[in-house]
Amino acid sequence: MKKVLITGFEPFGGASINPALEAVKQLANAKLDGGEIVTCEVPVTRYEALDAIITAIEVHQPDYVITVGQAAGRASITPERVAINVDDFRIPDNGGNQPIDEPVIVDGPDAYFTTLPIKAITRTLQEKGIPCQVSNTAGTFVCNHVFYGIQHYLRDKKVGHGFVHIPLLPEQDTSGNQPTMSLEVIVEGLRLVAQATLDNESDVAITAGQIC
Ligand code: PCA
Repeated sequence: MKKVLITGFEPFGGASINPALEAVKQLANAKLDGGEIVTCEVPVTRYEALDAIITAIEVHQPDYVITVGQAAGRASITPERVAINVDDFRIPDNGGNQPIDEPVIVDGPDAYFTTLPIKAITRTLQEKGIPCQVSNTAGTFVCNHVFYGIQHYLRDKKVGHGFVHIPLLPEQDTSGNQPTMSLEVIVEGLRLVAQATLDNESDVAITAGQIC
């Protein structure tokens, strides 16, 4: 029986809701084929976010960690390919921190690649009718901070990790100007991300490349 830790961020930037937190509330203790999901809530605060996730890893001893955050403007569930060693915050985080061009980890490598099978995940969700595509940037705010910091923490451990961005919920943009996804679809999408992770020890060689 494998264990998958899925983490969700609290609201930030003056918002009262974060779809990542709403989704992980529904995924707590969900069963997978060959595994189960455990969850934790994460503050949108530099370094405190890493502490919360590392504590949850130590408590739950998961086989895989899937960190999740919202990405306004995205229309699909987007597994991230790469984390970079930069904190460049356009807005202050929930602790009032606003670093500019500082490293996440001093003297860390420039970048880490995800260790989740993101191509297999993308194919699985698409086959189930859920919009999904690989993203090549997790930004430079707390989501990238967490993606990079947890990859660094797990670099010598046999625990897979990757970051997944999700769209806004419909109630977060009642003007209708931004793409949104229902909570029901997001929850099922993240459950499938976890299942595809268990089902694919190595990734599949299909393109998810982009041409600018
Ligand atoms: N999204 C932000 C931080 C928390 C969240 O849910 C980001 O993309 O960095």
